[in-house]
Amino acid sequence: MIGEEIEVLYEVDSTNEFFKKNYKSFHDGAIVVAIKQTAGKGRLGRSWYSPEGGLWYSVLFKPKIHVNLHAYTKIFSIAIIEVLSKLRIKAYIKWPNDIYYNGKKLCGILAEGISVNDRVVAIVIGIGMNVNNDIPEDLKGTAIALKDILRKNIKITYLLDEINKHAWNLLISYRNETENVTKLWKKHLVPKEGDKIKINNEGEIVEGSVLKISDEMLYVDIGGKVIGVQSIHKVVD
Ligand code: BT5
Repeated sequence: MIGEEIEVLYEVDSTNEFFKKNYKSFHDGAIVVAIKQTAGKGRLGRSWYSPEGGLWYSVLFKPKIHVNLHAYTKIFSIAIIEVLSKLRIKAYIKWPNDIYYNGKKLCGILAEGISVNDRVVAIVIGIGMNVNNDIPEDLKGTAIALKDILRKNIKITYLLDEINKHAWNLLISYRNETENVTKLWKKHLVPKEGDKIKINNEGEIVEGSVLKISDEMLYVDIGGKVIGVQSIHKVVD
């Protein structure tokens, strides 16, 4: 189960960092939830704004066999989409694993592996969702909170339980079937294979169509030349 073992902290630098330091003291499926983070992290060293009112938590997995980090991230993305759809919110996964609503980011996921002697001994999946928190001025154009969509506050513990339940069901159903997880993930994904997109190719905005999507790369055909785009941030909306 996910969340049978739970640590609640009023304030922490980052829930992912907490598990990276303390993973030995927790079991598979444990979660740590913070009311606020003082140094919330995004990918590639970016920072994640996490004041009181949002859902900021990490899940620890201690798989006995080798598993693909991306499979866990996808499972949580799908679980979040499913929970939002129960609230009648039509969100989508913006490649690779951001949850968007109407062109704005509602939720981000940060997956990290903990290795000892080159062997992955634990996986930490960090989830950050804007729920009842205000969005700061500098992010208002790109980010949104659940309370702004629903026009009311929503219980954080409800969301936490639901996401964990959905993720657990997906983990059980798709154990050893990462291809099927990818298929489901692609159903909710934007852009999709075949879509036309604009990318920033070394300073020049060019249009192309998505040929293939992998976990780490978007392959875009630009007038017959195929370019691998590594981050959605090179994609122009
Ligand atoms: C992510 O990174 O989207 C992953 C975010 C993961 C956060 C969770 S919270 C619990 C756990 N503990 C942590 O320390 N982290 C995880 P990335 O795709 O790199 O997006 C970061 C970018 O999103 C920033 O550079 C900002 O532009 C923007 N951003 C920052 N805070 C935001 C927020 N609260 N809502 C929407 N966008 C935000």
